[in-house]
Amino acid sequence: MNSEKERFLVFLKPDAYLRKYVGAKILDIIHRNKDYKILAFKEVTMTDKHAKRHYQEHEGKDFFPWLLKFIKLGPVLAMIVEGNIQKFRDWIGATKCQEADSQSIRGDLGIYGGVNLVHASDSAKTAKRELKIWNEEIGLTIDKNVESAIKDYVSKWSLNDNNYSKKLQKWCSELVNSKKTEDVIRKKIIELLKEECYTSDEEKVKIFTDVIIDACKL
Ligand code: FUP
Repeated sequence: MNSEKERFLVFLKPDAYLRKYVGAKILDIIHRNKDYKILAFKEVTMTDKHAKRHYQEHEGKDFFPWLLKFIKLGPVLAMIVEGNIQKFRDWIGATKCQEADSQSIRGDLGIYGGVNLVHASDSAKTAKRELKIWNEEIGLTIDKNVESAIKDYVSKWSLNDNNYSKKLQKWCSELVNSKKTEDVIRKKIIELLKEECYTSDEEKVKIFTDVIIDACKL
């Protein structure tokens, strides 16, 4: 049933956290969408144990080490959302950004492969499992202060509107299609991320760039 209200886990991944305006923009559009109600909002850095529990089904797959490195790159913004799971999943788009509909969140704003900004439980059964894990690991629970926490986050990170998604997607596609050398593309990505991430932490930007380049090679 499309109108069914379910409670499920959503989190904005470290790429959304680091790409300040892009993350705030996604949070804002989820928050403004009347089809969904955000019942909890918490900024947290996933531990190794938490990440492995959450992504247990992927353990042993070729992309698993990459996934753990990516998900621990920085904090995530965890939410309990109420609404229709399938509708939300359709809205965020396919897992790999380059395969996602260009109107979807991942297709429009994601960079490449699994650097896809947002997680959402994929069924009622998964939602139950994930909400239990996140409650046990970080105490994620319904919170009445959620409105002010979201508004504060969005206003804090909407100071600039640095969104270089299309350029970042283009550089990744050029890397995948061997149109330019990795060194050239690495420099271009670093330049764009420095502005998007709004940080003087050059080491963090470099590691983020490595994660993106590795996603292009998976
Ligand atoms: P999704 O349900 O769309 O979030 O995707 P999955 O649970 O199947 O995968 C979890 C994460 O693993 C994705 F967000 C990105 C990463 N992944 C890959 O990098 N490559 C794959 O082939 C599949 C997943």
